Amino acid sequence: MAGIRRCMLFSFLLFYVTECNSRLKKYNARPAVLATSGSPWPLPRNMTTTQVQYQVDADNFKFMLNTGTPSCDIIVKAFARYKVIAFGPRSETLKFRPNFRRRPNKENTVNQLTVRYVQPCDQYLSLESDESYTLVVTGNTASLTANEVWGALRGLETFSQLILPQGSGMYVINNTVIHDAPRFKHRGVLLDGSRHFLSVLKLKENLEAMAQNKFNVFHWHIVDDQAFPYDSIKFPNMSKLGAYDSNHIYSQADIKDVIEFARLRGIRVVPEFDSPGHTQSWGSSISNLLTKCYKNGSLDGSYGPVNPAEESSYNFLKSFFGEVADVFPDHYIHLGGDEVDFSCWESNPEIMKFMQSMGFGKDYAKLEEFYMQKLLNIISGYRKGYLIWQEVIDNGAKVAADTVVEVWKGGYIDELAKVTSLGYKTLLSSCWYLDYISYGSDWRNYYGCDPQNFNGTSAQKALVIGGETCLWGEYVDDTNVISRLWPRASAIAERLWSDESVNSVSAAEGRMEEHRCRMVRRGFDAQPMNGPGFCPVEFP
Ligand code: CP6
Repeated sequence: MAGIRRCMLFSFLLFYVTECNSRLKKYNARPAVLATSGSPWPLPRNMTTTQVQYQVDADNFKFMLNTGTPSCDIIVKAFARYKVIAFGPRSETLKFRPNFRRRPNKENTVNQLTVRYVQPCDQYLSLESDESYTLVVTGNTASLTANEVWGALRGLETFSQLILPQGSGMYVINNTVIHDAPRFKHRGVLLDGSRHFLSVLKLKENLEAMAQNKFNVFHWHIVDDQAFPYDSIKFPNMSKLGAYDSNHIYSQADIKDVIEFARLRGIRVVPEFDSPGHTQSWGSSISNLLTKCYKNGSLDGSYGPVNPAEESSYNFLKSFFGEVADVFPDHYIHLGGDEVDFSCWESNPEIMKFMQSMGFGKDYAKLEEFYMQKLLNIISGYRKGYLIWQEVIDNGAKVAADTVVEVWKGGYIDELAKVTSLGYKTLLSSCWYLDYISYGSDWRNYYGCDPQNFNGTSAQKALVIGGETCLWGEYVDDTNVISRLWPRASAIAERLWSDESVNSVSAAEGRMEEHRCRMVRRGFDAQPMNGPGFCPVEFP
């Protein structure tokens, strides 16, 4: 009984799960767990397997860096992590291993994965990083080869998915050759820390799930109208007055912690500080930042978007984004620019005067363009790149050549054609809004949505650098973020990683089932995807 309780406790700790689960199994006296087919998710570009199976000796298995390959903390820590992900924690493994366990037959055993890559490790993944790898499991040897450490990380994940638990602490792997590389460079997940707070623990659990699905960008929509949990160094009152309360705040230490956890998994952290709309929470601390709204010629006490007519607004933005540029190491910052409500601007006589002096007439899109242009120049001044929501382009703003435009509205097929015809790099998220929920197997729709499915030249298609799945937080917090996201997001993970030709829902169905059960076995509350059924190993 104590063993079960300890297992349950362990189950809440990321990674300390696999072996516990198979033990719980035994206490419940259910049948032994058999190997599943062993198909990795997302599907590799090129994969050949044979029926030849080797035993994998969990006790003696070693991840080795080939001599001559430059070591770094990323790979050393990944080895430790994947040993646990593939086999469960060693102490538990040993303690609970049944006496009757067969020793693996030495001839047919794979007991080591040799990893090599060419380039010295980068600190951080970037849009230019090379994530390709080659994985070969033949005879007694397994080898993983990549150009960069990032490819080695992706290959380790694939390798761990090829190792199939047979019950009783036994594992097997099939003879396999894989050449793999992602279809898109930017494969993102948006989480919203404003509408509901998401704890650092949950963010990390999610980052681990992302790494296991080969996602590589965490789009951290960290503040919005409802709350400002980002604890600014320069403007501490923004979270003091703008967060829900003092417990629902990301300290600078928290942010470092999240960035480091992501870095080690080859995941970029792209923060979003959305403006000029979606900024109500900024107004509690930064006086005169937001536009004062009028009704029938007098102030009505409410506030609109950032006031674009005041120089003080830009002074603040310059100072604030200077901090953001330092705190977040990624080259890109997401600047938002979506859903700007013009009615407050329209009501304000000072703004009206400014519009006239600028010659904007009554075209408030021009005012928004003016604001975004000034903000973009500030960010360029910090030598950072930026992402923006599609409205900025829809309103006609000219932006720097390396700007990434995120298409999120309906009518995305035409929008992708338009944005790429203007020469901008583009991301698609319209068809991957996971905050929408409905009865049934909705992953099939996400799977069927292709970011390059529009009329355009090959140069235009090449400007599509990937996509993001968005889980907005109005109805999501720590209690449901994992199960709402996973494995629905896995459908998008395969769309963004695997070849364009991997597009058959019926061919993916069985593998999706296997993948979801693998996530469950590894300790994630990944929800059922295909109606009634069960997993060989269920999370307690
Ligand atoms: N918050 C912000 C949101 C949304 C956007 N921006 C949003 C809009 C419509 C839907 C879902 C989310 N909640 N800041 C739009 C990018 Cl359906």
